[in-house]
Amino acid sequence: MSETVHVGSGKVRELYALDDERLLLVASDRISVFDVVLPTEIPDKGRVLTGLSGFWFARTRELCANHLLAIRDDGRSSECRKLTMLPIECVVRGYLSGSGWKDYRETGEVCGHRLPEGLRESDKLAEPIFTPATKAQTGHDENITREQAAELVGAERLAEVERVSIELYLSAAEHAAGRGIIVADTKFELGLDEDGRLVLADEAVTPDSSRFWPADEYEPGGTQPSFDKQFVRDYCESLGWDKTAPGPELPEEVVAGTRERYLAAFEQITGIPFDDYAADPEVVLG
Ligand code: Q0Z
Repeated sequence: MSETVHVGSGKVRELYALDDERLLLVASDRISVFDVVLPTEIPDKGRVLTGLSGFWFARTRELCANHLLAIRDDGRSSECRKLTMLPIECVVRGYLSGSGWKDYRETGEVCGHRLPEGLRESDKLAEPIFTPATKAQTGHDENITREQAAELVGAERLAEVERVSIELYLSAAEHAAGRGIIVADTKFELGLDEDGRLVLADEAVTPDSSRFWPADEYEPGGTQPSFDKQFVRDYCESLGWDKTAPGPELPEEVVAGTRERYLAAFEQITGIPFDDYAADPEVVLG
């Protein structure tokens, strides 16, 4: 007999304890835009994100161990090893966007990385940079320097975290680029196992933890369309909604178009038909 105890909620995900050593991470079909969860769901979004994470976990296991034990038959639930999570968000940026662009414009630096002058919004960086952030309980994560991150996890651990994060990003971004998707940046969550070994956790290189841009529309010098959420953003902007909760209901054509974009991201990146994933989720584990 086993009790499944709810232990946490994210905006679009739930976390349960299976026993002392295992967690169940469940990705819902909820979608957030401008930081507000909308009342309308995108069918299969949770399965797409769970499948993509599983695909990357399987592909990167030589670079870093990961928490994944199994993907359940529903395709949206992952059984995971329970870890001691590091108290930092491990962000890697290959392109200048979001808070990275904002910080660069204001200071010429991002998290202590001094960048060349004259970069434009969405420019590709010569090398990806590791830009850690604090884990805000509510509100927005705050970018910190590597010195501040070292105070939180230790200098030696931080060096390992930075090296592994950049390797993981480069591996995924290179794979995705060959399939028409730019991974502009991504956020990893890393933890430690019983033996103090670094383990990749949470979701990995999904459109919810990363910026995915369609490569064929890439045009530096401004913001880029989001691979997955652009229809939703455009629709919300067209309403003149003030971006405070509650968000608007989505019309069926926006739902259908957005669902297709999620399925396209899954199929382009994995090369696996989504129906094959639905029939047997562990197909992504190769
Ligand atoms: C992940 C989160 C979610 C709310 C804790 N393998 C792990 N070991 C220990 N802790 C975690 C993991 Cl994945 C862990 N989160 C993020 C996910 C709902 C919070 F679905 N929090």
